Amino acid sequence: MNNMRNTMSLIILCLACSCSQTNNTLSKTPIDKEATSNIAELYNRLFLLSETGILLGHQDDPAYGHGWFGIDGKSDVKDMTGDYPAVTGLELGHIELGATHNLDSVNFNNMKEYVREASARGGIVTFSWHGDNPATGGSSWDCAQDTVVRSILVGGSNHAHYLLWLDRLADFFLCLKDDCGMPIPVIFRMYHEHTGDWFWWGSAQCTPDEYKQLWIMTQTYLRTAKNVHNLLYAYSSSNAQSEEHYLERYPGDEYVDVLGFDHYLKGQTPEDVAQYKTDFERNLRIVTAYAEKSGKLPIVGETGEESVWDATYFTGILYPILQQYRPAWVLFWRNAWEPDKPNHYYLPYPGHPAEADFKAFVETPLILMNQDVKL
Ligand code: BMA
Repeated sequence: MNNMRNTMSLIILCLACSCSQTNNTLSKTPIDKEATSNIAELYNRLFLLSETGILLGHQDDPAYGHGWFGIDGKSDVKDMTGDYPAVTGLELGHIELGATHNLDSVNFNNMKEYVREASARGGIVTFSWHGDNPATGGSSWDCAQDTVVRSILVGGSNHAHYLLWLDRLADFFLCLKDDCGMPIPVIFRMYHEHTGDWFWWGSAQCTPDEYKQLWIMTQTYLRTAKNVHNLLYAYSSSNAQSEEHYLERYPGDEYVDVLGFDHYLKGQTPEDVAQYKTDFERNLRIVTAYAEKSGKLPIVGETGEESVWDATYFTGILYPILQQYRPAWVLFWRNAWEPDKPNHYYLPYPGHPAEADFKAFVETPLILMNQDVKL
């Protein structure tokens, strides 16, 4: 009897939150043929939204910001603009170790709550993963070796150990459920900035073929061994020089849903700004052109300028390029909470000299916030 009552309550609850709508008019198909129906809905929704504007994204927005950590409902973006970003970026580094907190001290259980809250508001969640070096136990940035990727591929000495790490990653994704127990669809931007040489999966650390094998092995394991089907997969290079360069390590259209790149404005001279504009524009051109050809969703995986020193960055530097190429979203990196990183922030905060420029950027019809993507 109790069981029956529980079942009835569950059915009513699920109808109330309309968790299981299906839409037969979906034209974009995620690469995972067994993807949950809401993954296909999310993918198609992102394409539709991209016709109306560019979603604003911010890394770790609900977890902390400049000068604060772990305050429910708080957000540097909301404190400036009155609304949450449409895209929430979160970071999985150290999930592979079975840790309770990620490498930036965010508790993984709280993170699941951030995912639930953002997606219940209609927001989109994307994950990065600065996983540790599985061969040395060092960080992602421990890239002195060029055998790490080879050692975790099938037949390698660290393969079994790495599968344990993937098990923990999979368990996290499998735990992402809404109030009705339905899997929450999210984007996984894995092994990012691989055309650079600062992570153990980077271009100086493995061959193009090894990188592709790493990608395919990870994805196949998550999908087929672990039954993770609530992910869209994002491929995000660092500064690419050409389409050929961008695709040199590309695992193939059948393994990628979302195409992006990460590129920052580094340095403060006029030459640095000019170089950033040139590089950012070229990368966005490469990504949007290949996305068009392959039917994928183009994004800017990460960008910004540390400490937002140029108070016209958003409207003066970024906006004209974004307007021309129209990626689905642009994600700004984190506003660090750590007292020893006072200048490590990529969006302003209330009272910062670039606040007005950021607000003007957000107020343009091109930029979409959480209110604009409400379900
Ligand atoms: C980097 C920096 C680090 C951080 C890492 C993962 O870009 O922000 O401080 O630990 O990302 O979020």
